[in-house]
Amino acid sequence: MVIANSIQEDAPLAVAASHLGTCCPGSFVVVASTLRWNPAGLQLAGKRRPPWQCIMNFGRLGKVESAQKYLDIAFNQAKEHASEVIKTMKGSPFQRLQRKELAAINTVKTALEKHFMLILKSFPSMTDFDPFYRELVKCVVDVGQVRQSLGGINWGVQRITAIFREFNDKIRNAHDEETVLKHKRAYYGRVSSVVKQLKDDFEILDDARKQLKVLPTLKTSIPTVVIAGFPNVGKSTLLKALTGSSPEIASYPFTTKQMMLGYRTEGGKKWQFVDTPGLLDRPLGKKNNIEKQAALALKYLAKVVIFIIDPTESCGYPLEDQKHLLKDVAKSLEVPVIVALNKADFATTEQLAAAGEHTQNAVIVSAEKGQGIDELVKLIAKHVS
Ligand SMILES: Nc1nc2c(ncn2[C@@H]2O[C@H](COP(=O)(O)OP(=O)(O)OP(=O)(O)O)[C@@H](O)[C@H]2O)c(=O)[nH]1
Ligand SMILES: [Mg+2]
Repeated sequence: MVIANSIQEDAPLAVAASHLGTCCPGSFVVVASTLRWNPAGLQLAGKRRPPWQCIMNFGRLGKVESAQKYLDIAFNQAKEHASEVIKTMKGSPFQRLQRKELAAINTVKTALEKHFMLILKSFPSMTDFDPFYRELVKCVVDVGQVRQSLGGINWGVQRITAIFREFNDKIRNAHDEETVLKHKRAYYGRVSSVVKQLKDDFEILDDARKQLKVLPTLKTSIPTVVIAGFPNVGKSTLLKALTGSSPEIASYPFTTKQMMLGYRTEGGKKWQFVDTPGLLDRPLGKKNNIEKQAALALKYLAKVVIFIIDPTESCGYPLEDQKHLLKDVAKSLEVPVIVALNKADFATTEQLAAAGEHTQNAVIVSAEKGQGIDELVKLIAKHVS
């Protein structure tokens, strides 16, 4: 009875498997709404944080260890705990052995539960994401597979609890040392088998964690202006002119270059500016699937796009190509596009006229000299307010 396909798009990433009895991880019945975690870090003094702050927690996702490592941790803790416990124990040798083994199996269960619940709680819920991050997450991880693996871990927790209960009773009811030791060995074997069945799930989740960690920490709750255009047209220079001298640098997993972020407060409201080189400087048709998705993800974030044209062509790209890309971006992003004809400080009147021809919503600027920036800001304000 599988399931991943039946999970709804907006179901929580951290979805739990329903109670599964003794079936193996490959045959979960995952019910999307069965259990929804309150992801770690989402509560702040009893108040729910805005979704973008939850996004920041990607960086805090802890490493998911291997199955063997979890077993080693749990078994070593059990050994240490049992040898501590036995020191203070009274009673017959049989009673002492029995209590020691009960303490050991309890420690194994508690340690594994603790680690597995941490994984389940730390993975964020897709429902807390706004559409931008939902799209972006889909670019880097196979959400269905991650959900299935989280379901696997949840199954593991349930099995470990059930096995503990079974063997706790058996060891309690044993009447001789041999039986106690036989049950203890069987318990360790059963627990090992459950944890080893989750081997692939741990790997999938740790891979996902690595991918999620590099997602940029964009604020999705404030109006965002995306700066686009061919390389060298002046995107970063304009970002600096609009937001001050030191933009934040963030990595964006779809481009070899880094994304630059800047903030400006206008009329008491904060705007976010994003310059993502490499992502919007090629026609959509020439992008690979991931790049396409990533570019489309920007569509959710962008309230308005500033598309820079370099009329001087000193960027190295003919005006005609730049205009083509402008058309492409305008078509694919479906948000208002302001065209900034840049490098006005040395562009000729003819060059500016040619660049402005058939171009609506254009403003002449020099990012380097700070010319036309006020006018550009007014235009942006029209679209974001
Ligand atoms: N004269 C003049 N030069 C400019 C202007 N704007 C940008 N430049 C120059 O153009 C070159 C490219 O500017 P960048 O801001 O790095 O361009 P970019 O679009 O961010 O380039 P990539 O990051 O490679 O995509 C730099 O040497 C800038 O100094 C301008 O208004 N006037
Ligand atoms: Mg740049």
